[in-house]
Amino acid sequence: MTQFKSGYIAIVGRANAGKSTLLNSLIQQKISIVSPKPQTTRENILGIWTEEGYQMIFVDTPGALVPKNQLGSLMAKNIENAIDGVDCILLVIDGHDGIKNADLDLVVKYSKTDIPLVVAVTKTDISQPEKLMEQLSKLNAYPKIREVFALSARKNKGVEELKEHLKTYLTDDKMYFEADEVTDKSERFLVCEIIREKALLLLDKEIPHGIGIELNKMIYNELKNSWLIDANIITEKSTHKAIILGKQGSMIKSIGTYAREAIEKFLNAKVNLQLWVKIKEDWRNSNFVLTEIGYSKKD
Ligand SMILES: Nc1nc2c(ncn2[C@@H]2O[C@H](COP(=O)(O)OP(=O)(O)OP(=O)(O)O)[C@@H](O)[C@H]2O)c(=O)[nH]1
Ligand SMILES: [Mg+2]
Repeated sequence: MTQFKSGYIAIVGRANAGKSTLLNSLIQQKISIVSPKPQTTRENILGIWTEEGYQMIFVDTPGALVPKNQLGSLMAKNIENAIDGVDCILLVIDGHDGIKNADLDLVVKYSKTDIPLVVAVTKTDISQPEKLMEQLSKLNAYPKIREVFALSARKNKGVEELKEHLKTYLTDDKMYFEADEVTDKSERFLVCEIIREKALLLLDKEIPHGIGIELNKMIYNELKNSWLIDANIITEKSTHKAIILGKQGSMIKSIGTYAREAIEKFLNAKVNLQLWVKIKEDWRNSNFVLTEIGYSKKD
């Protein structure tokens, strides 16, 4: 019988590269929220894959960034923490966008560690094959890269091959999580993330960066198998509040409808979702608010 193997793999890369989509594809379950807006992921989130003989723990991280506020600093710290003690660094590059200098800078940065570095060039479903080949050749100059995978996380193409390869880096034999656990995050956290995802998808431009979700109530009614969820969308400006509310409340209503449907699927129960918009000036620099909504906590 072969020995049980386990370990941590950090998923890093530029904002919007496709890290969270790849995490979800690797664990075959949607855990991490995804949107076309950069800086969607704000803190590390574990995606756990357990099968006979293996437990792979993937750490999804925020996109590489230059911090502009305290929330940004916390996000940057998350990325640094993520690679601490992992068995492998999986650097995700957007193949559709092309391999940029900022991606190569990350290759250089992670080449300096002694942790094995694997690169996943993703979004091949929308990349032109000839252009992609030309792009991939840029990576030849970096000897520390153990392997390069071209894949599409959205279409689940090439993801299994990557996962098989990543198993070769696992160095532990501990069962870190129960076999049925898929993440380290609580239901409450994931509910807030679902609301934020729908807001990110529906709101334009810079507004999504300034929003946070604060849960006021999450109460289960066993008789009805239903949840009452009451949450605030926090924003920094009154002009943004007006946009989030929309004409006669139409925008917040849409966010609420999409979020409720997704939360019902996730909790497998009926959901009564109440959403409010609250202004908290400069909340991304407020220790109090960052702690309150869960971004700033124990290390
Ligand atoms: N066509 C295509 N789109 C993809 C693929 N992977 C991700 N995307 C899209 O790329 C955008 C960004 O994806 P995310 O997974 O949120 O990217 P991320 O790297 O986690 O982004 P941050 O959390 O902001 O750093 C979303 O619109 C995804 O739907 C892919 O394989 N193919
Ligand atoms: Mg992400």
